[in-house]
Amino acid sequence: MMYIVRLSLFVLAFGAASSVFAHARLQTSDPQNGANVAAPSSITLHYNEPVEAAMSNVKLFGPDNAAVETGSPATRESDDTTLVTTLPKLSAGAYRLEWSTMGHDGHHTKGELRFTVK
Ligand SMILES: [Cu+2]
Repeated sequence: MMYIVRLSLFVLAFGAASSVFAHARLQTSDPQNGANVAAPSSITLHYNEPVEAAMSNVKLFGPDNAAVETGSPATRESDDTTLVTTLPKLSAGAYRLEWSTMGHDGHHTKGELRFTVK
């Protein structure tokens, strides 16, 4: 009886962990969330697993919530866990980036980060 209880707990724990780790999650970014930086020429988003550039999207909003036109996010040739988006010359102020992407498991994830240009 105890064996069955333990086995079910193990299955529960393992099932929960694998569904968490299967999604593409943002690990680091440049600029980092909350950073105060000189105007960056690109935004780099680094995930825990490969992402599909064609199914990825970024939207950048600048001071007064004005949409900023950016390049399309692209993965690096040597590293499909990293999305790089080129930026126009940014003026000083507060920026908010909304990102969405899709991991190779087909699951979509999204998030946002904020940074300030000095
Ligand atoms: Cu997933």
